[in-house]
Amino acid sequence: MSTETRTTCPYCGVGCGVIARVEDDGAVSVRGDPDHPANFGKLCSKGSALAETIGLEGRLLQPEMDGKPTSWDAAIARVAERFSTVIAEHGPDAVAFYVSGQLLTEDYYVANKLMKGFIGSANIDTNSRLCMASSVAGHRRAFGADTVPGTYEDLELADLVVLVGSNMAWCHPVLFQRIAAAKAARPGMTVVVIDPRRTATSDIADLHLSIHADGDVALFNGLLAHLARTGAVDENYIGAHTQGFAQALAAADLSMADLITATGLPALQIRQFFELFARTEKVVTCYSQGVNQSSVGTDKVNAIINCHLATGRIGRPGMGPFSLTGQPNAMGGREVGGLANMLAAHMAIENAEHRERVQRFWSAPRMAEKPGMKAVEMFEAVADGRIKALWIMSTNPVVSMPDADQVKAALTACPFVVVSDIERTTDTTRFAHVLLPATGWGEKSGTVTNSERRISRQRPFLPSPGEARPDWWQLQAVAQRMGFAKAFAYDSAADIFAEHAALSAFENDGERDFDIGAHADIGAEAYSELTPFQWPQRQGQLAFDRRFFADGGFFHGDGRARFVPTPSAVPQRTEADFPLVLNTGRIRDHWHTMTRTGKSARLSAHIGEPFCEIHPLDAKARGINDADLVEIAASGGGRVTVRALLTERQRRGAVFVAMHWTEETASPARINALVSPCTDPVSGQPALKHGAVSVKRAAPAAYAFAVSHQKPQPQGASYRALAKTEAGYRIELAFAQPIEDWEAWARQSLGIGTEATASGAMDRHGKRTRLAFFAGDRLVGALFVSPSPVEVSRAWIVSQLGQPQLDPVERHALLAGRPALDRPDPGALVCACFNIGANQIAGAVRAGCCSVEAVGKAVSAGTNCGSCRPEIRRIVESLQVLAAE
Ligand SMILES: Nc1nc2c(c(=O)[nH]1)N[C@H]1C(S)=C(S)[C@@H](COP(=O)(O)OP(=O)(O)OC[C@H]3O[C@@H](n4cnc5c(=O)[nH]c(N)nc54)[C@H](O)[C@@H]3O)O[C@H]1N2
Ligand SMILES: Nc1nc2c(c(=O)[nH]1)N[C@H]1C(S)=C(S)[C@@H](COP(=O)(O)OP(=O)(O)OC[C@H]3O[C@@H](n4cnc5c(=O)[nH]c(N)nc54)[C@H](O)[C@@H]3O)O[C@H]1N2
Ligand code: SF4
Ligand SMILES: [Mo]
Repeated sequence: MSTETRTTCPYCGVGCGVIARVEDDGAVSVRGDPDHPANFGKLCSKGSALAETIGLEGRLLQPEMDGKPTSWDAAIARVAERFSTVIAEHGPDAVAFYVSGQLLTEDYYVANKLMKGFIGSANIDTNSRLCMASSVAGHRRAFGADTVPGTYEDLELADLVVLVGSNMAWCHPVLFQRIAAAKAARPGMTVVVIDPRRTATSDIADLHLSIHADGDVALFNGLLAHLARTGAVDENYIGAHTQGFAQALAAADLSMADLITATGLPALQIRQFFELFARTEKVVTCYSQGVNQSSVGTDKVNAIINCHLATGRIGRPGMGPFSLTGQPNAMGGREVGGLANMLAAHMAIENAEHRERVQRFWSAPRMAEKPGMKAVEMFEAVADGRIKALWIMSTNPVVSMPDADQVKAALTACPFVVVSDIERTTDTTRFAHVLLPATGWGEKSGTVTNSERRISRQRPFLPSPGEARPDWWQLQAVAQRMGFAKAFAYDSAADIFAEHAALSAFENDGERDFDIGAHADIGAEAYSELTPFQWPQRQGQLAFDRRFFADGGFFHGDGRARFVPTPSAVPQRTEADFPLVLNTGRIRDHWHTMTRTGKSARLSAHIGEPFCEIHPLDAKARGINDADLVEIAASGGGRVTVRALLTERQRRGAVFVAMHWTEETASPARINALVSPCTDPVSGQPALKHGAVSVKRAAPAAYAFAVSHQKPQPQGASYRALAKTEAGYRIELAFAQPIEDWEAWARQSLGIGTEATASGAMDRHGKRTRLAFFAGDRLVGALFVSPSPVEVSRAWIVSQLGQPQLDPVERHALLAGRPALDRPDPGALVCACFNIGANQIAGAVRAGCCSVEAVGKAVSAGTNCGSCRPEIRRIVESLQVLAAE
């Protein structure tokens, strides 16, 4: 008998419903939940591969103190004692929690309650500071509350969808596919993408504006002025529901020449965009990290919202500004007030009445009276000793924070660091004095809120492994030991949810947007069966408006929205010695610091190595060729090495590097070591997309590529990048000094051992070495060394690992690094669901398939999750162009 459990994907903010099926023998498979209103059965490549990431290899299964296993009792006692002592000696602001939008709402609620009501400090901040803080600040400035007015359906109903600083095709793939499907069904629908890079998302764009870094405020200011000039504004809406239009407009007036300078866009494109926006009533503007992660992020948010308020296009079907949240529970974290400058249930920490209300509700002994430290400031305070005890939960700041080497230094200096994680070894767990094993996805129970305010259950379908415990349980155990047993006596996540729901409704007669009072009396059974719902859901009011603000009703005291004047000046990014803008972000198949997606061979096959997208002309000027290794440096010091990827999709003057690689997976490639801690003055969000760097060609003595059964521990490499494969590992390497004896090196560094036999080939000067190792007739390792980037068919070599290699032709082909002529080489992975490579897709196109659909029919690629469809389209188009030439 198999069992099926309805739960929610733990990755992005789309919040897709997942059905997890566990067979008798324990085998797990997942599929999309056809009844979930976020995805109606679809999943992207990451969601589809969830079952591959839940193995126990690498998991943290027991508490540890000072690197040694210990009991929960001892670990909890130590944490409680150290926190209590620091608070007694140095006051509550000498301790801090740094938490995450990947916690469940229930975990988050307990963390926030303990810090703000019982420890008496607001020093709890979250990785959402790096993610959503500018949107939160922009919403609060404009609406008086952190309200996302619209729903996903609006993206399908719109006649114009504007995507600003969002690579939705890779980062919110199922939502992207909903837009793509709507556009296919209704070709009149127009999509505009505003992004310095031409990304996979631009592939459905009718207009792509390759904007200068941070040119967005000027562009939307220009738009506001254009709307006013051409009579496209809604005077009635402005008059009845807003304040400050004249001031915002006065700050927005720019000449076309200024606009061109600020945005780097041609006048024609600017006009095209303005006219399109002006004449289309149903517009949704979606924005994500290209907007938020900027030193002017909050102004970007308000410049966008200003245009929607001015036209009254908000809160009606197919209209509105729409902040796309990144993490699965970014929204839930905001609802419990998990940011240092919020309180709980969308109440404000600066507001004495709100503080008093929450204190009464919690019976809290010691309320925080002022906002706490925001992430960047928090780690500075850890570094200089103001914070003496820190608890990090469900985030990996040594990789994800800006100025990441300083974060490392801060953790080294901190007298007491607690880390709760599911993995034993991350770049951050290394610094823990106490390490607490958390239950992960599939094991833990609670709720998450997606980008459209929809609350869904995450349900367990696996037993808790080892001694792992839920994050809320860990926080509660420490709270009890600190003397707060009465207020922290929850038996289950359901108890916590009920309290959270009750607080949202407490003395809330419509004054606060977040109200789920209808669930305040929820019991264990109803919680277990809770189906996805959108807030608000006030008590006694089951039918509710699904959108906010169509008829005003903003949350400022006078019920009016505020226009916010936003200065157009574009911050100077580059310096003479660091002339390139460093843009950073995500790739399709990896999640952040890869502690989970890195376990899947399929997800690691799409892009197996850190890379730097650079325009071919910028590369040429620096003597950089495709696939060279390059060194990137920043003025603050620090240096990383990554692979050059020459592409015209990248703007000149800027480079793009993904954020995912860690000390664990590649070195030196932790890009945040180069990103300065410069923040937005309103939101405190770091400008993670706009560093200043120099790029030069690295000149290693040797490049190498290897595969092996065992996990490689490479000796003497100046660069390494490791990825999982079906049968073992693949690794890219470079060496500053050549190695004398490659065979001995391989046996040691690739874990091959002495019993395997080697066969090899070397060129005349001994510079190109190729070695293959066999245990019996099976390939257990291979090494390719070259003075220039290694040119072999990686996908094919990876596929040979563990396979018998009997006949001499096969062995010869292996050493040549290419399949024999009669054997297919799949090429780099494109479709992760069916394991289809670029060469196979190109083969289908050459055989006559001239559309993504035709390729799908021929080789199945792109027909399951669809995340690779933009890449397939690119291959189809590039080959069709070649055919036409
Ligand atoms: N595959 C995958 N999906 C994810 C995640 C993941 O790790 N992997 N993480 C999730 C999380 S937490 C988040 S926050 C979201 C992020 O989702 P997105 O924000 O869509 O992703 P990013 O790649 O960070 O950045 C988006 C784009 O901003 C552009 N950009 C940079 N500077 C500017 C600028 O000045 N103006 C404009 N207009 N654009 C600019 C970049 O070129 C980039 O293409 O993704 C979520 N989904
Ligand atoms: N340069 C650059 N830097 C960035 C960004 C960027 O675009 N560019 N984006 C920023 C953004 S938007 C974000 S959201 C952050 C993300 O950055 P992080 O939050 O640091 O990244 P994750 O890899 O998601 O870290 C989650 C950690 O929690 C662990 N974990 C997983 N599940 C659980 C659980 O249930 N309980 C506990 N206790 N632990 C768990 C994982 O093993 C992992 O170590 O990165 C930010 N940093
Ligand atoms: S779009 Fe993909 S990563 Fe995001 S929630 Fe859905 S399945 Fe998960
Ligand atoms: Mo994020």
